[in-house]
Amino acid sequence: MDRTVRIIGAPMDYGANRRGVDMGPSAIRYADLADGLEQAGAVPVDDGDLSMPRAEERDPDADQPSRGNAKFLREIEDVCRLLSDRVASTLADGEFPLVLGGDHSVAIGSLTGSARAAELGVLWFDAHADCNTPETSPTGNVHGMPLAAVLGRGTFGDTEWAPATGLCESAIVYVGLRSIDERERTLIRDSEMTAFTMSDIDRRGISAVIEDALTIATDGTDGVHVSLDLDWLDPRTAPGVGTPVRGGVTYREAHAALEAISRRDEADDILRSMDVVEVNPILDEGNETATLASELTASTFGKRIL
Ligand code: Z70
Ligand code: MN
Ligand code: MN
Ligand code: MN
Repeated sequence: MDRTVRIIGAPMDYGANRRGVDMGPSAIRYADLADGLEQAGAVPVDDGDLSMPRAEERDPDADQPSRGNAKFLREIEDVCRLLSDRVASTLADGEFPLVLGGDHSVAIGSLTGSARAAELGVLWFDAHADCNTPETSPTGNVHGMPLAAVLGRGTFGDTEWAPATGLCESAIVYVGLRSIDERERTLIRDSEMTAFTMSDIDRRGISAVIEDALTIATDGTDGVHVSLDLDWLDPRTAPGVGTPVRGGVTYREAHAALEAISRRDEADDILRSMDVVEVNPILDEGNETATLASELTASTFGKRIL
């Protein structure tokens, strides 16, 4: 029953438009992540951080594969290859990979690693849809592209990622979207993914939405990968993120959603892997956002109030 959770730090910020998220793993650990996991009944083992080349020494456009305007794609692919192997070997050892970002481009590594051994559903908690391709991206920031990368959309179709995942689109579910680029909207509408927006949460409540999301992501799959971008929460609750968007979920809604995942996991053993991303300690106030990240992770693994 005791689940070994292997904490894998991925202090990557090549995919974001500003520095700071590379300090996310340290800040989340400092916010008593290991204690919270123990209180949830898990056994945390810290794997340390993957090593990264320093961004200041890199030219975002130099020597890049020809994939539109995606910045630092070479570096991101190198890191994600390592991360993917680390996640896959963690699962092969019977342990649970918990990836601490870093920006959301780390999900390319965690998703491909986790999908190697299983049919994977995905729960994507985010203000943003993160499914731009190098061709549609308005910014060139790869943290706005990880889902397009693993689905092989646009010129990502030529990369190693998409064929490696075999991810089933219909088992990918967004929860809490509120900032979608025009061409992402088209991609989502034309895809088999399910998107629950903030409006859905307004109308139906977080509990009904998360139950539907869980049902869709577990239908025909071996389990789910949870990808938690802290900008999913309202910026008043989670100020330490690179791209805050007004109107996110509250502290209680966030806990309710992740506790619902842990209850479903207790019943059906659905949790396979997770990433917690986009904590930016430079922009944070008193490590508040990292603390929230730590607490929400403990809730996902089954920590309860009583
Ligand atoms: C925008 C883009 C994004 C996170 C910002 C923003 C994407 N759609 N993702 N912050 N986590 O640049 O593609
Ligand atoms: Mn994101
Ligand atoms: Mn986001
Ligand atoms: Mn399990």
